[in-house]
Amino acid sequence: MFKKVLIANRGEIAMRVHRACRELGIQTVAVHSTADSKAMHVRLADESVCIGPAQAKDSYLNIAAIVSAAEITGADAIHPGYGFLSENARFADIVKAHGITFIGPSAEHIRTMGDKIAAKKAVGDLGIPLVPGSPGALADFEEAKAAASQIGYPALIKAASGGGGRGMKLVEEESQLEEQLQAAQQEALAAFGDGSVYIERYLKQPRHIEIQIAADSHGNVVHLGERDCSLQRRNQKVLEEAPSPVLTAEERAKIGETTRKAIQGLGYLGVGTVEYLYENGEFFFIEMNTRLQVEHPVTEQVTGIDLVREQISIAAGNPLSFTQEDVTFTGHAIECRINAEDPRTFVPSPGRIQEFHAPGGLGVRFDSAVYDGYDIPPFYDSMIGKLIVFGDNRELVIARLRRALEETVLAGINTTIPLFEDLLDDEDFKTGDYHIHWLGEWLAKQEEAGEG
Ligand code: MV4
Repeated sequence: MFKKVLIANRGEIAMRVHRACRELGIQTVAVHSTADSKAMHVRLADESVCIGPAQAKDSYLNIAAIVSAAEITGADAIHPGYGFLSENARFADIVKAHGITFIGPSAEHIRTMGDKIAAKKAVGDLGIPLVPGSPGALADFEEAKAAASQIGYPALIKAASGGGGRGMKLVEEESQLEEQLQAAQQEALAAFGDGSVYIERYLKQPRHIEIQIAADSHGNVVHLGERDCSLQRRNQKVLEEAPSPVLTAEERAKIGETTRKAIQGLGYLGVGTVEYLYENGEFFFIEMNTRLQVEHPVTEQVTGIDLVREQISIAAGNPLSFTQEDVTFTGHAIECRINAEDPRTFVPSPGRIQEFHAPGGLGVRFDSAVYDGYDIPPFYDSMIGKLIVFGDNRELVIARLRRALEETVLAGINTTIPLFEDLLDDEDFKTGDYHIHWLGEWLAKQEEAGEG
């Protein structure tokens, strides 16, 4: 096992990784920007190193500064968390070249999954169901036209180097194709330095359901079931739950096993998530994330497995501590992302937390890095905590979530807590009858009602 891990991140995920390291008897090194010198993860870690100014590009994205900090402190591994450098293949390569273990998959797997065309080909060849679409990058309009008439309209053009919803263009009919193709290629080139685009059948009202997997260096791969992440706003997830309100145990076992086998075929190492769109009982692969995800706690709560502990252990060369047969799913878990934002306009609300009280009690977990008197800096993501609530069934969890939200005190800033309080009262939410566009529509309705 590692002796010392450098945590190349901030906020709640730096705390989450620190906690796993502590329980494994591993020393931790925090790195931080000048804006984060009073951050909780810096206080908790055994050692800390300031790696640069507030702007992320000068600190949390500064590869040379982070690798230097690891060398100076003698860390034998680096945990990248999520965001920042977590899916940067060059970072994984450089860390390895310095004789330090990158706690994550190989740079090659990160690179393949970062190229959405290569990713589709890699997993499609291993039996994962794909959204029908062009087999590769579109060379020209003629090729796009041929592909689109094969798959039908509406169709969606996506950037190979995109992902997370950036750079997508909807094509409702053939007359729009040429213009949308050009726009997509130009935008992709400007945004990613790569103008390659591909085209897919557009799914109108799917759910976003993702499968968690974990793979060790001994050839063992397990799936840990699904998370339903359909409730999102502008490509930012807002609330996630496990199990999905719509999947049967048979469907879970089938897509889980298909995913598990494919990931085994890839020779993948570490934790990862295979993202699907789910419509009319069918799964369609869209992307694979090669990192630990924000919403991993809902899987931990329904399986009882510590994903970060396993992730670190796997990176150290140990076999998984359990087999697929050992994995059972118990009860229900829901996570709410608490953002320091106006709950109506979503304008960020950094500043001092004047008073803080975390919710607690049976079935309540609050993953956060905030404390009484903490100053939320304006330079980073506005997510300041995650409220994860779990219990025997979804109905109980919703009631528990409501009372946990009521208990939470975060004075001095605006948070998205009021949004969740309203959401929990909605009939569609209560029955689980939602899809990826549902929240956007619900927010528009709330807005109208509020103005009247
Ligand atoms: C799609 C789609 C409909 N049809 N692909 C957006 C994020 C990126 N990961 C893929 N995305 C989508 N791909 C096809 N063929 C709709 C979306 C999409 C979406 C997907 C998941 C969660 C939220 C979303 C919000 C808008 C669009």
